[in-house]
Amino acid sequence: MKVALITGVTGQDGAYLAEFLLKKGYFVHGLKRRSSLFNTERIDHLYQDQHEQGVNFKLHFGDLTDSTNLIRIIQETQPDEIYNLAAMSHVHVSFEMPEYTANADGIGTLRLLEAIRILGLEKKTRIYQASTSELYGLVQAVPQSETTPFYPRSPYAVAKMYGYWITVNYREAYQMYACNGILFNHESPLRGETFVTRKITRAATKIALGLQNCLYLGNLSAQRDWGHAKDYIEAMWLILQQDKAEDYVIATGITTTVRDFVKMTFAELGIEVEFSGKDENERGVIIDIDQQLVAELGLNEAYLKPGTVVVQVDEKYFRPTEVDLLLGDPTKANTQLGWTPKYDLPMLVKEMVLSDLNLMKKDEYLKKGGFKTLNYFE
Ligand code: NDP
Ligand code: GDR
Repeated sequence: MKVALITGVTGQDGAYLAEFLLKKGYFVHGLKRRSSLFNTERIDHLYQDQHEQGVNFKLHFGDLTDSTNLIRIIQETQPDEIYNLAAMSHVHVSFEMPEYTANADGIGTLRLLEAIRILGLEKKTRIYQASTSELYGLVQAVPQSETTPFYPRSPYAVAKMYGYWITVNYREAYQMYACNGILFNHESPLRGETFVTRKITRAATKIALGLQNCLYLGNLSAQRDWGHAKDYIEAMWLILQQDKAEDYVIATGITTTVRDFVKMTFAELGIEVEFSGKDENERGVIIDIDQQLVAELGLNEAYLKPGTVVVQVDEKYFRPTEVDLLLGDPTKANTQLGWTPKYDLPMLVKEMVLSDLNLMKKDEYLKKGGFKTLNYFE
C-alpha cells in the first residue's frame, strides 16, 4: 500500500486529492492546522473512526511554520509521496501578510525538503510542490510555458518563487524526486469563497434569489486560464509517477476575463447582463431574463428587472500590483504525462452555479423560517 502525506488537506485541492488517492488504494495522511472552529468541512465525507479496523485516512495537527512537527510527522508516516499544497494562497491577502506568507509558502517548502533529507528519505519520498502561474506575473510572453521567464507581482508569488527554486535545487543537489506543478487557476464548488469565481457564483445565485442586491468586484479586465480542480489534482499525481522528476505547466490553454466569467454565471441563471462604463465606474446591468429558465430554477423574478444594476466596481478589491493576463501552454503535460482536462469552462461554471444555487436555497429557507443566515467576509 502506497503512503501519501498531503499538506493543506483541508483546502480545495487537498480535499479532491485525498479522495482521489484513497480511491487509488493509498493510505492518506493529511496535515491540518489547529483552529478554534472545525475546519474539515471539505473532507468530512472522508472521515473515518480511528478506532475501527482498516483505517486508511488519518489527520495530523501541524503547520508549515513548525519544522519539528513536520519532521516528526514525516518520521511517523514514512510517506512514499508528499503533496505540499499548504499555503496562504490568497494573492490580495498576501499584501497584508507578506512576512507570514513568505514563512509559510516559501520557507515552509524548505522545511519539508529538509525534513526528508534529515530523515534520510531522499531515495524513498517523492515530493510535489504546488507552484503557480502567479510566478509569471508581469507578462513576458504568452502563452506561458515551462521556459517562460518569471516576474512575480505579489508577496505570495515571490514566496512561491522561493518554493519553486528550492524544489529545483534539492532535486539537483540531492537527487531527490522533487517536482513543481506550475498550475494555472483551478476552481470548483469547493473553491474558497473569497476567490473571484466562487465570489461571483455565490453572489449571482444570491441575487437571483433576492438575498443580495449587488456584487462588488475589483479588476474586471483581468484574464485567467481557468480549469477544474478535479482535473488538476490528477495532474499532480501523474507528475509524481514518472521515471524522471521534472516540472510541468498545467493549464487549459484558454483565457477569459473576469467580466466574461460574470456574464457566463448570470447566463446560467437565465439572466443577461451587459457592462457599461469604464474602470472604477464600470457596472453590470440586467438587460433581459429568460423567464422559462428563471421559473424552472425557482428564482425570484420580482428582483430580476431589466435595468437593475447587479455588478459594481469597488476599488478596495484592486491590488497594488496586478497580474493582467495568464494563459498557459500545457503541451508538455499533454505529451509527456498524457494529461488533458475533462472539463471546459462552461461545464465548470454550470457545476459551480448549480452547487451554489443549492446552498443559497438552503439559506433562503432559513431566512424564511426566521433563522439567521450566514455572513461571509470577503
Ligand atoms: P486553499 O487556500 O483552498 O487551501 C490551502 C490549504 O493550506 C488549507 O488546507 C489551509 O488550511 C492550509 N494552510 C494554510 N497555511 C498553512 C500553514 N501555515 N500550515 C499548514 N497548512 C496551512 O488552496 P488551494 O487548495 O486552492 O491550493 C492548493 C495549493 O496550490 C496552494 O499552495 C496554492 O497556493 C496552490 N495553487 C493553487 C491554485 C488554484 O488555482 N487553486 C493554482 C496554483 C497554485 P486551513 O483550511 O486551515 O486554512
Ligand atoms: P488569483 O485568483 O489572484 O489569480 O490567485 P483570484 O480569484 O483571487 O483573482 C483572479 C483575478 O480576479 C481579479 N478580481 C478579483 N479577485 C478577487 N479575489 N476578488 C474580487 O473581488 C475581484 N475582482 C477582480 C483579481 O484582481 C485577479 O486578477 C489564485 C489563487 O488560487 C492562487 O493561490 C493561485 O496561485 C493562482 O490563482 C494561480
